[in-house]
Amino acid sequence: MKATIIGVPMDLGQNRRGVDMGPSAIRYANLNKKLEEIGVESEDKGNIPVSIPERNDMTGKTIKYPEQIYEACTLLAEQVADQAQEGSIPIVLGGDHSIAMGSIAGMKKAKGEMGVIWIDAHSDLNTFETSPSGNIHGMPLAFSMGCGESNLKDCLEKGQKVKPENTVLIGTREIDPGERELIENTGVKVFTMYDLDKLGMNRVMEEALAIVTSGTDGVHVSLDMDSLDPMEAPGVGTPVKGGINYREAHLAMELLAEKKCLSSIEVVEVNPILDHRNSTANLAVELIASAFGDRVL
Ligand code: 6HN
Ligand code: MN
Ligand code: MN
Ligand code: MN
Repeated sequence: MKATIIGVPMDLGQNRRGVDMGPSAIRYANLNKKLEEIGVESEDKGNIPVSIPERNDMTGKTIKYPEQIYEACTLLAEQVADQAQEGSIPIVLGGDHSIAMGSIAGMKKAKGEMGVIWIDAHSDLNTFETSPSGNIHGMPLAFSMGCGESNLKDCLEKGQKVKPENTVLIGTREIDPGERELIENTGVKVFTMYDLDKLGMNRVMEEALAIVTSGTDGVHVSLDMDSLDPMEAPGVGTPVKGGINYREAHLAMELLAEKKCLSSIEVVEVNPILDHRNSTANLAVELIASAFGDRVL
């Protein structure tokens, strides 16, 4: 198996500084060594260039850094598409979740119809009109599904990158009013924490994998580390209590590996400034390894 590591030091999609250091923190947690140990041939392509807040004045603007995020997402999409076309599995390291628009656009270009598993405390289904914060990291799934009005939908090619019927959300526990409406209108499948408690991760992943693999040419996993309980993953900017626990997260990745359908994965929202001794980045590396087939036996 071949994988390509791509870092995106993006912090323009939210307002906690430090998430731009996520790629470094995950590399420092020995991602490449771990992949080598489990027999994955990986190459690190370095980071996608991203602007910094100091170079862009946003006073008076409600939506923050849309042009800068569009630009970085386009560069990321091109790199992801190139790597996937060469038969490698892109591992994209965030940065905040706004980068998912680039990852998904790139995978669509390389593979065609994509299925997406969105593991997150949040649904990231706001648009410019519904966002309570103006932070674009709360919007990437809406734009990837072709909802809302913004050129952020048009990264690499115009319009929708993933169909709602091929998208599944897992671990959701905080939804804004506009997002709730979009869930109803699109019919996208959401497994909230209630569903996880009731059905268990095994059953949820079985159903999720069935949805994202039917009628698609590839599967992208978007893992927001705030999907985990803040006790397991303290290094995130928007923690929400009552999250996925350590073993559930591993099981999700193990079941994914068993299904052998992973085309690309991104791990986002790791903020080393808010972390305890890099524990969130360490966990990110463990989970990536599980997704690539790391097993006890
Ligand atoms: N994330 N729903 C909130 C907002 O500002 O739109 C929070 C979004 C969090 C996004 O964690 O990737
Ligand atoms: Mn997110
Ligand atoms: Mn989140
Ligand atoms: Mn489907």
